[in-house]
Amino acid sequence: MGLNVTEKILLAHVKKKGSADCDAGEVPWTAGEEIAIRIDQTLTQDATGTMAFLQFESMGLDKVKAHLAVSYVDHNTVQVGPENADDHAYLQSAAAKYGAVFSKPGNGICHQLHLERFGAPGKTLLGSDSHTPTGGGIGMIAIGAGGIDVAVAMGGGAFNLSAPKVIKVELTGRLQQWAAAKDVILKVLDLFSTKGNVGCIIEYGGPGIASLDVPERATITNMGAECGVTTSVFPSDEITKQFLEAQGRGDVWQEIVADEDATYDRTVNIELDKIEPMAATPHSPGNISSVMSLSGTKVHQVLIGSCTNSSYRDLKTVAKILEGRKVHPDVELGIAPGSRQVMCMLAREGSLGKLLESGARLLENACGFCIGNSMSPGTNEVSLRTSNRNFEGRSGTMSARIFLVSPQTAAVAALYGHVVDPRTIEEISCPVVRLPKKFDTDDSMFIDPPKDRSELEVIRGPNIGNVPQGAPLPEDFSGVATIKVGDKITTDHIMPAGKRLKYRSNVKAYSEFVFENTDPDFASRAANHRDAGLHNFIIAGESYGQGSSREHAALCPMFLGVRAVVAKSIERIHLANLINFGIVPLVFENDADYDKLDEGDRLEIREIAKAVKGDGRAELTIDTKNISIPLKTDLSDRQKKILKVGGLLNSVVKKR
Ligand code: MIC
Ligand code: SF4
Repeated sequence: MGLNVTEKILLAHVKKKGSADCDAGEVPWTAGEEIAIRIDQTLTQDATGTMAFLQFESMGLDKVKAHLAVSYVDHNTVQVGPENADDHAYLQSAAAKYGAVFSKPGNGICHQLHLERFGAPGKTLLGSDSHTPTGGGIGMIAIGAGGIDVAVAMGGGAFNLSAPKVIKVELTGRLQQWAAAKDVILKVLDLFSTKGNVGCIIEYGGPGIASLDVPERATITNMGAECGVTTSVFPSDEITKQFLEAQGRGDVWQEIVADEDATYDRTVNIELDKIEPMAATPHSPGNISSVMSLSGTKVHQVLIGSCTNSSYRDLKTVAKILEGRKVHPDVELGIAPGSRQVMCMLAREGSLGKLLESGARLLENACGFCIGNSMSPGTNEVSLRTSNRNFEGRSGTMSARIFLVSPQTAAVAALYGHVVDPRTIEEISCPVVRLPKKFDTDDSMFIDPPKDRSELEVIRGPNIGNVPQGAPLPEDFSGVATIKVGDKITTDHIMPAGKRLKYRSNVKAYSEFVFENTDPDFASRAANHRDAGLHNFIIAGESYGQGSSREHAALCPMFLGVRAVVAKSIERIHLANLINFGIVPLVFENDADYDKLDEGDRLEIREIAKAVKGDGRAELTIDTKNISIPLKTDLSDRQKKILKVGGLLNSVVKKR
């Protein structure tokens, strides 16, 4: 039996196999069991990277052992006050000391840069950012994880994951005029939704992929993160080769395609010809509508950029639409190129001038608006964005309504002042953009670590805190349902970013903002319980912890004394982060029991340590109501050990 692309790459990297008996050409695992893989490359970004490097140091690691580690600064690049600059100085000096490449602020967004300058087909990439799967656009298995997992991989350790179910998305035909790669991934989100896909990898194939270039493929794999899959991947073919050659990196290309008789757990067909302009409507990337059905919606702000849609291809397309035209007087248009390469190429060829002449504001080539640390819309305003997340409040304005669209749809709306299906416009012809034969390359904002690093000092400003350590698992849990939340609670709800981002290196200060926009008193309530010796429980509905890889959404609750999350279901990266910080992830045996719990209930789980060590079955007693409900947790032996000692840091330090 043949292998698919996912299996080929995983098989070449597997360190701890699963339990399946297999013949040559088959995989030694069954979907769902834990396997461990070797990681070739890592990426960190500043918002998660400071903690990742602090953890790297706390684990006693002293040099990067992965083939390549790149430390990017792209999230917090503008500063008021010294905190961000302190973080940058720490990151630059730590990269130099331990052997990572440092990408200076102003160089661009990690995922765009990594695709341009470092990614290679067939390699594994682990990144402390949930959009690391962007690398799947050139045939990598590129996975997002919490910072501490990336720290371990930087130090040469394996990454543990649940052996995936592989879903094939078979693409046929080709995109029609005005339909874009963004519309393809919005269609995928429409089919798969943002929940229920944990443990799956989406592999694209079929004749339709031949019409998609690498930036288009990368848009699709990037936003696959919103489906909650482990990653998404395209084969590495002639198109991948052309892209890498144009980046002056043809030597890293290798062909990786699925065998003809490869099998998949499921196949879904998408006809590219039938894709129409789409939008994700407030407040979830999974709320999909056609642009046509939103026609006429007044738009106040249009922002084009983010790691999903900020490539040279995307912005040249926008420049062609805006050329010789003016942005509508009631619309603010901002454009954030994905990298310095994109920015410089647009400038040299004159496209940047066309964008500026139209009335666009040029934003820094960084995450910026996407993470909500600038360009917040006005009260009740509508903002059309090309980014990947429109969770409530993420933009910095709770009442704003954010729609996610393609660059084409965004540019047209900026001209008209309202949503328009671009296919209905006669006065603008659909732009055709081809990738250049050669991209302009200049790697001078990547700083390589020096050979002799023995005398180097790591710079620690006052914003660089300590890594808090977890406490070992007690025999019993006894505490309070400190908060009860509903379905699809994202890490943006748990640990807001935006204006609070500058506290990422200071867990004590950042912890004060846990659930800030959902329940502003949560942090003080939890801290009071902790100080009174009670354990805090978080009660949640389905798909708890959707969205980012930010481990602060586990680390800060841990600091506040949260010991258990009891939910209907928990998303992959967040579940791993909870375990890494000693918080027990529990799910209801019967979802209906969720309704029996109320905030403020006194709770107990007798012999939780025994349950974690054993079959994962536990009984939650609601003292206030005198009832008990069954819970379960499905853990590998490795995870059981981590929970027992109170987190991954303790577990690694103990082993050394
Ligand atoms: C995001 O898009 O939510 C972020 C900000 O890039 C996060 C990482 C973080 O919170 O630092 C992510 O996607 O993992
Ligand atoms: Fe940055 Fe936004 Fe991409 Fe996250 S999703 S890495 S904040 S551009």
